[in-house]
Amino acid sequence: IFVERTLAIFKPDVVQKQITDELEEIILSAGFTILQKKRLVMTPEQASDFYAEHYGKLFFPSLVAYMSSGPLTVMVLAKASAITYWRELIGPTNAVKARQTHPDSLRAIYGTDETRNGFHGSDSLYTADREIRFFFSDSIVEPIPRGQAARDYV
Ligand code: YYY
Ligand code: MG
Repeated sequence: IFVERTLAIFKPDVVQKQITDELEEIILSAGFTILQKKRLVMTPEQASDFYAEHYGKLFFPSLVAYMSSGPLTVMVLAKASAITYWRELIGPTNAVKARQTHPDSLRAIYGTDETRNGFHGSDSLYTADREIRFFFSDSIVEPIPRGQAARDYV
């Protein structure tokens, strides 16, 4: 078992619904530890930088506008295989399709559409490292040693 960290974001449409407490309960019940958490608003420049891999795609301008449209809740989550488990919990990218194929996923329940899909999750160890540093420049992002509790590394 390898404890990982992943970056989770509640996007603006979700933060606006004022269900952050209820979502945190779901996260804790699923066995994640919340190592870090903050509320912030990204500038369009910061949102473009965060999603740089998608620069030039048709949806990029609306993605940047959405991600800088209001407050986000950004969290570092820890758990064995956190990266995979968090993406499983949030479900497919398109919230409308998620309602068909993964009706219990967070994007299906709380997301709006393909762009306003409510949640972000890192997709690999490499992107988790980059994204955690992006928001928490002072955090420890070395792998958590085997057998150590994640809370010892806050
Ligand atoms: O990792 P994930 O968030 O599930 O999807 P990505 O393919 O990395 O796209 C990032 C982000 O861009 C997605 O959460 C919504 C938006 N987006 C979009 O608006 N339209 C698409 N066709 C694909 C992605
Ligand atoms: Mg992605």
